[in-house]
Amino acid sequence: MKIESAETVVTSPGRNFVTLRITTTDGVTGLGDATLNGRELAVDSYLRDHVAPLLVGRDAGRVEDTWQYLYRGAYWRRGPVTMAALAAVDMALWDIKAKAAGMPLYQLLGGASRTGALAYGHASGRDVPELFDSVRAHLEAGYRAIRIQTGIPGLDSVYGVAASTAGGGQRYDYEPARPTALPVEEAWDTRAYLRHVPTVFEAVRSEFGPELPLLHDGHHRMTPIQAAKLGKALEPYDLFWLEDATPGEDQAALRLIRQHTTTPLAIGEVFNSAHDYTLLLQDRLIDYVRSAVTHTGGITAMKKLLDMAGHYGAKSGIHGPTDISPVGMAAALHLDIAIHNFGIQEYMRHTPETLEVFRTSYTFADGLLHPSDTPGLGVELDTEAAARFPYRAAYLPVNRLTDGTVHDW
Ligand code: CS2
Ligand code: MG
Repeated sequence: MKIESAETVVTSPGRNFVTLRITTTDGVTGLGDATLNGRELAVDSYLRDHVAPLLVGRDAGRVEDTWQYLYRGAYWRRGPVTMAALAAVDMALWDIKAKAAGMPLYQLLGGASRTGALAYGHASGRDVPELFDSVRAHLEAGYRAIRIQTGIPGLDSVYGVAASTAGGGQRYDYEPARPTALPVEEAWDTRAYLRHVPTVFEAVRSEFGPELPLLHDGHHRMTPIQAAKLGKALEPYDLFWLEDATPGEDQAALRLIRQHTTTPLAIGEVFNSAHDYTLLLQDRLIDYVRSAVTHTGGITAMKKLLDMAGHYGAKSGIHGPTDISPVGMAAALHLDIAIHNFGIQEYMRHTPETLEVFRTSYTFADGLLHPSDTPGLGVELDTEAAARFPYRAAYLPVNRLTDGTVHDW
C-alpha cells in the first residue's frame, strides 16, 4: 500500500484547524491533526512544502520508519511546529493501518484495558455563583470530574474563564485565540490569585462535597515557591491535580514544589518530546503527563512517552481542549483505552460547527469516553463543509503583570 497523496486541509469552523489527509494507492485515507493554536500556517507549510513531497511513493505501512525518517531526517528536530507536523503524518498512517486491518486503532495498541476513559470538563465562573452554575451544568452534562477556573477580584479577564456564560454555563465557549490584528493583552496579579483560589475551592467543596474529582490549571503563571504555596493551600480540598503550576522548561523547579506539597502535579501540554520529561519522571516530580498526541509527534511517540511515564508511576492526562481537533481527540481516546497507566482525559467538547466538518464516532456517557469500534481513528473529514469555513488568523492572548511586564499567559 503506497502513499499516493498527502494534502492539508485548513478550516475554521469556530476556530482554526489544520488536518493532514493521506491517501494510498488502494484508496484508503488517513487523517492527522496538525493544529497549533495561533501558529497554524507554520505547520501547514511545514507539511505541504517540506514533508508531503517526501511521503509520496512511501509504503504507508511503515509507520515507525516514517516517524524516524521525518524526525532524524529533518536534522532540526523537536519544537512545536516540527512535532505537530510529524504527529499529523503519524496519526494518518496509524488511521490507514487500522482501517486496512478492519480494526479500531486501540486494537492495534494492545486492545482495551478499560471500559471507558474518565473525562473532565472545564467549569468556570467570573464569580462563585457563576462557577457553581457551570459546575452544575457540567454534572448535568454527564461529567464525573471537573476543572475549576475562576475570575480573580480586581482582574478584568483571566485564563479559562468565559467572558459570558452563553447557554447558562452549558457551553463553555472559551476560545482564547482571537481573530484580531494583534494579540489581546490581559493583566495578571499572582498575589491576588494566590489569595483568592483557596477560598473558591473551599466554597466548591462545601457546595459539592468531598468526592467530586476537582482539577485546576495554574497555566504556567507562578514561580516555583508560589506554586508550592498554592499546592499546600489546596491540600485540604484534595485536588485530582494542579496543572502547569510553573513554566515547565525548568524541570528542576518541580523539585521545590514537590518538597512542599502533596497536591498531585500535572504538566506538559506545551511540551513536544519525551526528552522534556526526563528529570520530571526520573525524580518522580509529576503525577500526570499532559502532552497532546497532536503536539508530541503522534501516536508512535505518545505511546513510548506514556510507557516510559508508567515506569515512574506517572499516569496519562492527555491534553484535550477544543484547539486539539476531533482527529487529535480520537487519537488520544485510542491511547486512553489501550494503555495501562491511564489517568484522565480532558474533554472540552467541540462546538456543533466543528462537528459539521469532523464527523466523529467517539462517545461520552456516564462520565466516560470511548473511541468507538469503527475501523481506524473513527473520524471522517467533510471537505465540502471544511471549505465553508475559511482560515482566519487568530492569536492567543499576551499576558502582562499589572506593571506591564510580559508574563506567561
Ligand atoms: C489549557 C488549554 O486545556 C488546558 O489545559 O491549558 O486550553 C490551553 O490554554 C490551550 O490549549 C491554548 O491554545
Ligand atoms: Mg492547561
